[in-house]
Amino acid sequence: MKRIALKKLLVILVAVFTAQLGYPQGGEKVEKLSDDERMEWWRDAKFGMFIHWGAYSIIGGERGEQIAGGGAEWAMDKLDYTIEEYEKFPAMFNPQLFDADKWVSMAKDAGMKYIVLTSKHHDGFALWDSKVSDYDIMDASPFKRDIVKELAEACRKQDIKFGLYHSIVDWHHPQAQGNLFPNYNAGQKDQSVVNPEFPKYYENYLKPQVKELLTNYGDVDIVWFDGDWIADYTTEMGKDMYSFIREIQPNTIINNRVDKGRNGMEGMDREGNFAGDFGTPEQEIPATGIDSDWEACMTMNGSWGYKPSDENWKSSEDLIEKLVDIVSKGGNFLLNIGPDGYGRFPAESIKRLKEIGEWTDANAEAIYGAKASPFERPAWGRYTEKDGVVYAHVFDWPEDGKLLLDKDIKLKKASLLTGDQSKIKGELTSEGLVVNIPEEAPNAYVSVIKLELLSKEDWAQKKNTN
Ligand code: FHN
Repeated sequence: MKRIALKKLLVILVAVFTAQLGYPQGGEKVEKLSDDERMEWWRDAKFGMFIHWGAYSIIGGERGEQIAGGGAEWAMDKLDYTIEEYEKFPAMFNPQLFDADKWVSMAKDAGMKYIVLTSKHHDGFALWDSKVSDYDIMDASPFKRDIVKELAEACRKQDIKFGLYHSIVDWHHPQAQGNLFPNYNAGQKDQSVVNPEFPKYYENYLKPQVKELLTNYGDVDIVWFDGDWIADYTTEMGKDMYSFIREIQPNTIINNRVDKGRNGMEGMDREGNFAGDFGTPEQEIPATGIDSDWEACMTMNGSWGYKPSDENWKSSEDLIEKLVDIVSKGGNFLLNIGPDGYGRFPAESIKRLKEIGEWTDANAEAIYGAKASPFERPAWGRYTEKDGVVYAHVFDWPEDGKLLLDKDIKLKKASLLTGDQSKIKGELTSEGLVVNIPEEAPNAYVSVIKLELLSKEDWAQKKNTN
């Protein structure tokens, strides 16, 4: 008996020791990558799926005749639920149709290389088995399955990177914003709204929950913080949280909302010295590329959380053009799905994921691993560039079959990326280099022309022979 107790004690001590030293569960030491090494897969990935899912997904943004403005994930605040009233929703949250493998397959088939799931949104309800709080999927809901665990495992099975969104603000916790009913979000506009207890919430609740997520679910490839806007949360906390995560999982990529560098919907304070690995423009795309890592996040309709009354769906063509625009400017695209309370993706989302997937599959070469275009944005579309090859993404296919290229393009060979890939003829005109393209665009949405460029030597030789 004594031997077993001693063995158990030894196992516990080793777990505590390795956890303190920043080893993920299992104790294997993780080599800390350089910044560029850590960001490499993310920079190549280009396209990810955001998933906003929780108790608000059964509310759907409605309370009787009242429909919440904006995102349905804000139901607790926008529909004026007291904490007691809102706690009824986790108690009804029982998404029996949730199938993590299916969700990951739909993301993968759409050409998405990573998934970011809301582990806890502003309402404070945790989608994992938290030992820090009973306000979680195991104790406060009849579902009693660890959603974070199931999705993490499904991502690993299908070689999709796994990320977690985590809200700094918490409308349920009394030491955060839980005492601000009916305007839980008062602290966003009015920085004088503070909770002197917040540092206790930060140390004894927020950090321990982040630690659980980074210790109990294997590699967490991305931590996507949100709700950084309150005065209670300081830049000192932000920098402390960034280091805290680095100690637990050295190579996790962390967005800039871990600190105070978000700068509103633009998502990037380009002046200050803030922690975070990438900027987070929201529902917008920067006008031009910038010299740091960034990811634009967007909804497919107008709501992050499931909202059946919001039928303002972006078309697949628009979403593909947004992906291309973002990649042409050196960014990533995090496109949102708001599953319903049963655990289903909305039909309109599934339709778009399939159409986007057909396009990304056919044009993968021009997107994944591609860099921002070195050329001015053309009137007819966008350029991306990879390994010395330029890809012309034509949004508006010219009716006369003549596509004017940037004057600085030294063309060796032009060909369609899909369909008939034989060489396309080019000619020098008074306006510049024109390629004669087929009358019919190969793709209904965005058609890509592959432009192989002359090397410096080729160009010099061509000039000498002309
Ligand atoms: O308030 C949240 C909102 O609900 C949603 O999660 C977005 C996604 O980036 N972030 C905040 C608004 O900026």
